[in-house]
Amino acid sequence: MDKAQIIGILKDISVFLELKGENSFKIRAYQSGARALERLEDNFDNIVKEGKIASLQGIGQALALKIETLYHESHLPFYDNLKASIAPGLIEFLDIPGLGGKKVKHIHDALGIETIEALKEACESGTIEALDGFGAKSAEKILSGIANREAYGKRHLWWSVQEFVQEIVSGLEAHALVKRASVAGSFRRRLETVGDLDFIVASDTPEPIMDWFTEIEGVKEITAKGETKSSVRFENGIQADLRIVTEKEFVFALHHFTGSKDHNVMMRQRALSRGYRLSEWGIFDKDSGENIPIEEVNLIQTEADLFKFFDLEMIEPELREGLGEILAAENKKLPRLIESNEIKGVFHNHTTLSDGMNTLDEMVEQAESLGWSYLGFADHSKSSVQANGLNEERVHKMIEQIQSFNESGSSSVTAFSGIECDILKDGTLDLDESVLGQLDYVVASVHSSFSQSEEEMTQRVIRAIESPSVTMLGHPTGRLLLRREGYQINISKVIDAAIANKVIIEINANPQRLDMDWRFWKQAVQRGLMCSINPDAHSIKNLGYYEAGVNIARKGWVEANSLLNTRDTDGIKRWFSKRL
Ligand code: DGT
Ligand code: CA
Ligand code: CA
Ligand code: ZN
Repeated sequence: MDKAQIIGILKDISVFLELKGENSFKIRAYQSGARALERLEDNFDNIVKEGKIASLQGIGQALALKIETLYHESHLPFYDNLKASIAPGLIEFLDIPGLGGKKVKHIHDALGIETIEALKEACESGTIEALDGFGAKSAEKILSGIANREAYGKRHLWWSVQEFVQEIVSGLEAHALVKRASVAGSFRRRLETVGDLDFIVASDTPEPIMDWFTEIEGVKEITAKGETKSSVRFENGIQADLRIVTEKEFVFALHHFTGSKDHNVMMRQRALSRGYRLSEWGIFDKDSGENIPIEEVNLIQTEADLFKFFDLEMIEPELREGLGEILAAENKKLPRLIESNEIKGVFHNHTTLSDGMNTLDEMVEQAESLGWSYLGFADHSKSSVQANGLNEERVHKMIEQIQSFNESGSSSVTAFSGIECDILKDGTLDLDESVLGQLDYVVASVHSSFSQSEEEMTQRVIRAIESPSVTMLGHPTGRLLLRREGYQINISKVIDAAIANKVIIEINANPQRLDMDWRFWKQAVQRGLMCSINPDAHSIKNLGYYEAGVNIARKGWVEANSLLNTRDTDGIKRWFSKRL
């Protein structure tokens, strides 16, 4: 396990111990252990390998042993047993924002509640708000947390299922009786979250493939099994459909089940207006009662051929959302979608100076191995106390550190000095302009007072955008996918202000954020907004999130010339100094 995963386990342990009412010494040992690792500025792997974990402040011998076990063996019997000793329902409670170990224990002790259903009832009946330490507000918050769980519960982050999908596709492709195989549906369109997974296969012998599919490890329930379609549910809650068609039908089925529904409706209309009927099975003559496939249809092998048949340019799956892609394809005005390998570096990354897991050197090394030319550092500012944000003095030190790093010539990667500066309640910035002005760039973000009215929040963010030193706006709505709605904000006014002030808006590429949403980008870039894909990395591993950002940029019709990250180092310097 890597450092970030181990920190996660230590935090879980402290919460589970709280939930079990263990003594606070024990609980604090895990909390301070997690914090010690978070603040660690030296290379974690080396420390473990040299057996020096126990020498870190805040980590005793016993905890050091557990950390070593996690590091080497990726699991810890103590943790597994602890988790198994807690009712699963209570662990689910912990997912509800505002419910920590102590509160869950309190609810459980006082009311004996162990299921979400019972918790919901207790909130509605007023039992929760009558509890010591709870009130009407907390009951309301729990209820909205439960409602969100229900609304989102059936969906999954695209990012979290990608490996799983890849394994299934590879398994299908490797199957001797499979001629062609692909994932379809929202996953293929790279939507930020997916409901169920859809797989399409071409084969003349479906039965053994259906057997293979329904026997994949982790299948919990087979909800349907037939000649052409099977559906399963996996232990991790994901549902998947497999459809098997003939080779001739494959491209039509793939196109149909890739969707979106809106895109399909428009394609069918286009077909009808030209005298054809398009379906998941093929293209048919609209008027002949027998729906006999027409000759040219046999020449359609790929989706590009299918679009061409209707005089359209190839429309990549990401664009098939019924948002003007067909008209654009007709007029040869589709965007040229960016590719991952066009990214030359990213901004908005955290290091051990604030709440990141890795040092500047480690981050740069990773950037180098990704083939990037530069990397920007934007640790938190002082108001983010819990994240160990930087005050003026520490900002100066950081600038010096980055300067000497660049002067040392030790790396092919140029480091840029930035900060993720808190936007305070009134829209002023957490650090003085005189300090901010010395940095290469400033990412301004809201991290507090989320419950302001839409007007207040919009004014607050616009005021920050208008500050001379602000280069980009961080996660503009603060949403957490499947978990929390963004704060109230008028995003189109924010976009207007950003364009007027030549401030970049980020695509926060953390798979849980993907904020600003792709649905806003098409219009915004057409009106001149600049974009930056920002992984908001808190570890070297998280730098990989940029790929999720590329997905969103593609869905948002963002082309290379509107994307900061495609510029070379001089181009970045030009933007930072002149906004050109
Ligand atoms: P999801 O699963 O909710 O994330 O979204 P999708 O897009 O994967 O939707 P899903 O799995 O229900 O269906 C896969 C595709 O099949 C969908 O994108 C378009 C096509 N499709 C499904 N139902 C209909 C329909 O009623 N009309 C049309 N035109 N297409 C449909
Ligand atoms: Ca689906
Ligand atoms: Ca489906
Ligand atoms: Zn942030």
